[in-house]
Amino acid sequence: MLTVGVIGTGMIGQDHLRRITRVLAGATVTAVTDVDADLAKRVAEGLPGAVVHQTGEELIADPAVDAVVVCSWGPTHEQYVLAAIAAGKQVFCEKPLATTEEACRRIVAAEVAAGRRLVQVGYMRRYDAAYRALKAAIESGEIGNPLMMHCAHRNAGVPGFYEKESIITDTAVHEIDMVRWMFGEEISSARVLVPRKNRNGGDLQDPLLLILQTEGGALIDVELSVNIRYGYDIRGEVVGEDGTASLGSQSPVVVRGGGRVASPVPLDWRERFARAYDVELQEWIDSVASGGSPTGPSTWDGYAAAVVSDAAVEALRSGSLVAVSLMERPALYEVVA
Ligand code: NAD
Ligand code: ISE
Repeated sequence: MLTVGVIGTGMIGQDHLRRITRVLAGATVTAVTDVDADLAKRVAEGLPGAVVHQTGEELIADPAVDAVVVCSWGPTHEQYVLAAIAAGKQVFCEKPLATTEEACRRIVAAEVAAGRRLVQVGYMRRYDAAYRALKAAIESGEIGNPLMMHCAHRNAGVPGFYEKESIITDTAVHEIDMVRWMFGEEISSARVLVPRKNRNGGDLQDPLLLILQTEGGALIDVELSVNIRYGYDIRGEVVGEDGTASLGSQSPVVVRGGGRVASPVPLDWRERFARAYDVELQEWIDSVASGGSPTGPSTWDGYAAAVVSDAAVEALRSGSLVAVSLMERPALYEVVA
């Protein structure tokens, strides 16, 4: 049984604790921590046998913790991932790996020095059945060479820690990772177009249109709307030479009545990607439980997403196209997973 310590017991921390303790097999939670100590204590009450640590570093050093799950805010990820690597412990880090390119480079350097993969990043769309089917449809060759992709990433509202740039660094970063995986290519440039503002968004520049180009010339547009009220809606359509392939409807039911055809829309990411998170964490547990290495999104993927994310933030500020430049990929991360 893999013993797991969870840092950050907020929304996704609690959701992952629920799945590790009630849904998945092969792991048990032995420790939690949060800067909000009362919250950590309340959450631990539902976890028999789990202790509450004062700090993330203390949790990582606990001999009763084999592996660490980081679910705190993005700017705090680097310190915990570096501490886990230094302790030689496997760490599953929620996205983003870190919030700057420099921080991700420090994590790459530490993991390369350790000589083995110790980090997996929580880009769960790679585990979603609809995204996997879309990738398989492209790889079957049925629509010919993929040329473009239209995406929409819509949130009903945003969390308290959301800042002006979070629409890129916290939200669009999922499409940035997904596109690298879907097309099997790195992204070479980013630009951002800015329409008039949504009145629900306060000071945020919401919505945005992010345009990415891959090294091979594919163009991807992403509509980002993060205060659209009606629900959580994730869309994607790949345009190929001979046809298109899209994510299917996620709704299990369609109701016809009262002169309307209606389907429910998920409230948020917990509902839309519930099964993807289950598969993601189960595969991580299975891969690291007996001393193995993780097989999911790597430190390189976290680094590449951060560099593109930085470029998109600059594109938002400047209004210009910003080129992406990645360092040479260390041998530890041979292929784009
Ligand atoms: P949240 O605010 O609900 O929870 C974060 C928790 O971390 C809070 O309880 C906070 O007190 C705690 N925290 C902050 N700094 C800390 C520190 N230094 N040490 C310990 N605890 C600390 O936020 P959330 O929505 O759960 O997001 C947390 C992370 O998960 C973010 O990086 C976010 O991008 C990511 N996330 C990923 C997905 C996904 O789809 N994969 C979905 C939601 C959130
Ligand atoms: C959140 O942190 C997530 O990762 C969700 O998947 C995303 O849709 C949302 O915009 C983010 O705030």
